[in-house]
Amino acid sequence: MGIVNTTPDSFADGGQFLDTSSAVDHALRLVGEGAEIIDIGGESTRPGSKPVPAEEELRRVVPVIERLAKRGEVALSIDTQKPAVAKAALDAGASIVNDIAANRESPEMSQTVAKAKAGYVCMHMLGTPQTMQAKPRYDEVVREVGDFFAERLAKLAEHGVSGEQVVLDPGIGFGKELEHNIKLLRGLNQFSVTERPLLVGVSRKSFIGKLLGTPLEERLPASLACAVWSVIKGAHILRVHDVAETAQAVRMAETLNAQN
Ligand code: 7PJ
Repeated sequence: MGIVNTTPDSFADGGQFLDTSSAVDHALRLVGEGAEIIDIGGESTRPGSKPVPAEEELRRVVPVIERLAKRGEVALSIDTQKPAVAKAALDAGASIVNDIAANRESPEMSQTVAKAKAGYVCMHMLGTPQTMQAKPRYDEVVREVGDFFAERLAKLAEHGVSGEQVVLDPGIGFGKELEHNIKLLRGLNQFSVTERPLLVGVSRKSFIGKLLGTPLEERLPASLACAVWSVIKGAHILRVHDVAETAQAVRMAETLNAQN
């Protein structure tokens, strides 16, 4: 899954793909590099980021989705916390909702996904992007994220979203300290009991900087290490900025890991 942010303030690529054509061009480049899904976001979720009104988010993402959907080359995912934006994106040709706020209580998002029979990325986050990094606490982070998945799968089913539509994501960096992110990556294989595909997003994230002291633009090697590790531990989808490099690393690792 290649990342295209149409935001002025996303942490790794904010401001680069603000206009529709540059966002579409970037998406097509990622498809050429091997992306099978493009994840399009119009609201930054970096810690402490300001929420964006729905109209502005729609203005940023809908034209990009329409242009890419018309070409029909790749599955499109909408990265949003707002049911109204998800609905407009699905109407414009997206087929997956990437929901970083799957911890919300209102059923509106799941009803939208159910109605459209869309794919749904159910991500774990403690709190909201505004509050999530204020001393997140867990007794046992892997068990607690696993419990969240089980509880959400049941809730989604109640709202008409079948398990087959759902991909689970531990939400690396969303309400987690460095040690929580490391424990989740170490324990990724424990989530296979849910029998749903796992998505992992580690690309260039700040926990890499915390561990290694590397600035943003020097986190590719560690991002690739995490990508390879995640695949060996059972991840099915990787959400990344650097598609060509990740595809190469993962193909090599998968070949070495094959049973025969
Ligand atoms: C993730 C995401 C992630 C899913 C972001 C960044 C921060 N969606 N959106 N999983 N991260 N599903 O790009 O590093 O890990 S925004």
